[in-house]
Amino acid sequence: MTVLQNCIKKISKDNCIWLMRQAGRYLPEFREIRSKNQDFIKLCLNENLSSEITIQPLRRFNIDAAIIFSDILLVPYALGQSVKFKKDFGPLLGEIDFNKMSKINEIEFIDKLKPVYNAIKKTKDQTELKNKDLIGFVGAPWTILVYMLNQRSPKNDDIELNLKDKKFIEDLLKVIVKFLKIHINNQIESGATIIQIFDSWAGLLNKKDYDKYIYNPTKDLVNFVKSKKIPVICFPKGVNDYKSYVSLVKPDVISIDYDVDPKKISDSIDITVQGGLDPKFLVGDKEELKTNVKKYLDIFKDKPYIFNLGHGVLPNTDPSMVDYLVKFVKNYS
Ligand code: 1CP
Repeated sequence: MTVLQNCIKKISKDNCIWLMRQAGRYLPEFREIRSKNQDFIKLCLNENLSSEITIQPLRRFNIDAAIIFSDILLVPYALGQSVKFKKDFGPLLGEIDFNKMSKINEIEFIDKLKPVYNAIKKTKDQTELKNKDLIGFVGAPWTILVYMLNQRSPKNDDIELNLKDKKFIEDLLKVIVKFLKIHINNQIESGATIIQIFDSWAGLLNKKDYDKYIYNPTKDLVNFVKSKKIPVICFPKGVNDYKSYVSLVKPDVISIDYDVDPKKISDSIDITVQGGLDPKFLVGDKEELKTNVKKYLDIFKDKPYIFNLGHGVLPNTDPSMVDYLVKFVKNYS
């Protein structure tokens, strides 16, 4: 059993830790590769480089898992929608040709994402991963839908408009769920030992629409991962009621964002909790970081808990702060 899986089941007393966006722009060794690879999608589909980037943070820090270097937007890409990453702006997606998209078959889809699966196969046996998990991931159906319709990262008020064409959205959501399962399945078959589902834009939706866009489609994916007998972590960032989410979607682990009160979560939720710490504390001073890290470790002391952030590591983070954090968490009791 790996360190993280022991932690999920609370078999050992040791603290465990990994970080969302642990591979990425705050690491000089990543920036070096990135500067020579301007096309981000191509970089994700370079199996040697994406495997190398996945391992980079494990060479520096005693973290308990690797997360495959890839992106949630590779799914729209493999469904035939164009996806580009514009510098200092973020992702830009093209128009959806639904007629064409609905004809895409499993083989074509898998063929486009083969390098991701090959990168997982390459990475899983590296010595740096001994006794550690390799996390595969997908965007949640809702978050993928948001990007596909909005064609860029949304602002808070521009989504409602796009949800009016109900029949089209329902059909699109079905296609998304079908191919997310295929993507999950191939990551597991290639060697991913845990799956995380990122619902980064859950906070955009009105509660009345949760069943249709968040609970039901995510539960479908969660049940699918469970049928493969590996743990599934859900991160519904900004969802207004984590308790209902957990009781309806039933993941193995719930990853919380920095806006929720960890004490309330600890009192009301009885599955393994992950995360919470605001990533801004990694950009501040060490004393303040320590105070806030302790808060989470103390609150979850007697519960199964995976230390992580409430969202990804910020690009302006100094790697020495991450080193300090990892050592502090590992040595704290
Ligand atoms: O150099 C660069 O400009 C690229 C920055 C970058 C990186 C390092 C992007 C662009 N994606 C990634 C990798 C990535 N994305 C990983 C693997 C690395 C790791 O975690 O260590 C993962 C798990 C993701 C997931 C992802 N992509 C999410 C969900 C998590 C979250 O941050 O909310 C989302 C919303 C995306 C879309 C995306 N990819 C990249 C950008 C700039 C965006 C838009 C959202 C954003 O600004 O964060």
